[in-house]
Amino acid sequence: MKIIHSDDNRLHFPQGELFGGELVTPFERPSRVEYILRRLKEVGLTDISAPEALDRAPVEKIHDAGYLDFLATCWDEWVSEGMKGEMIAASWPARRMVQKRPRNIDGKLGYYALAGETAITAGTWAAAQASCAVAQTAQRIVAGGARTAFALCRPPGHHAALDMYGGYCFLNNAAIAAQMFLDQGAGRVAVLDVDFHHGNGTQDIFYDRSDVLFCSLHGAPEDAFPYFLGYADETGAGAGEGFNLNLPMAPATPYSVWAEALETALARIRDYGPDAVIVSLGVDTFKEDPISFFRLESADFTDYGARIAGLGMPTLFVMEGGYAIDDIGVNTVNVLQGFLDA
Ligand code: Q9C
Ligand code: ZN
Repeated sequence: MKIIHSDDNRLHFPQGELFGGELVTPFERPSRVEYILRRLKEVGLTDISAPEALDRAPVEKIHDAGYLDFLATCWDEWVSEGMKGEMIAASWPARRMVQKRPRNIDGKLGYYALAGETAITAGTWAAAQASCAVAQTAQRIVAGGARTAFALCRPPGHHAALDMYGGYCFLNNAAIAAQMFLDQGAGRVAVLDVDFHHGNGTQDIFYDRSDVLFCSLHGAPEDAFPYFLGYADETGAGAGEGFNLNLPMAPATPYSVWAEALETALARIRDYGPDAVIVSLGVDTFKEDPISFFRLESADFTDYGARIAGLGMPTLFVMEGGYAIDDIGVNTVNVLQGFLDA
């Protein structure tokens, strides 16, 4: 199995995440990738290479031009305005306020942010582009006929919407990969999002489209980030009606219940009959995850990797979340091994 990874992920390493009223070391940190790489090597998955150059065209199809320009220029603007710390949004266009982009950099930050935990630093844009290039390179491997490939993306992508960053995400790597399959001739693509959190960005991007089926298993929005999207009654709009499947679950959900939801999603994907499947692979469903509340054990990741393989479809794995650092390597690689050994 080919694995794509870029050292440039380390260029994004904020010192602070707003959590519980404190600035803590971000849960989403560079060492996550190191632990996954170590485990891959331990089990002999050593076909690891660097990404090809980023192709901007599919990025521009998924994200708003003003948003991309903001990501590319905001740090320099922040510094030139004399700001001392990392960029953290603190003002939003909330209910009954005007949705116009302000001129002021602090205003623009709130305009493009969907949450305040995610800081932008000097290297964030470079790292986000490298992460996207990782997904694109792995996509080409699957499109070229491989059964699977693993995009070891960091920063993650599934919370990034048309014109919003947050939840540690800037560019929606899975959505961009989906667009590439379509641009290369696929008729239909399914995105299966098994990260603990709802993939609000991916849902947002494809909500009115029938050429991408989005299925997400996640902590119920009443109880879990991103809080304001991910309910079961969000089924798509217009031409996209029926092509969005949300399977929200309660705190303390065990694997037995989660696996049933997975079977529901897999049945929907089988029925849809896509040319390729993209798995938004977050392992924050693990029982020890510090910011999540499902109860999966390490062996469960192997089991569900095999179930995904049961689709018998070309499958691109794109790394998303997972913050139980000590176990992130085993859990992530278990999914891949479960898939490969099925
Ligand atoms: N107290 C991903 O897994 N903060 N993003 C939640 C909970 C944001 C997670 C705060 C979590 C984002 C890719
Ligand atoms: Zn997550």
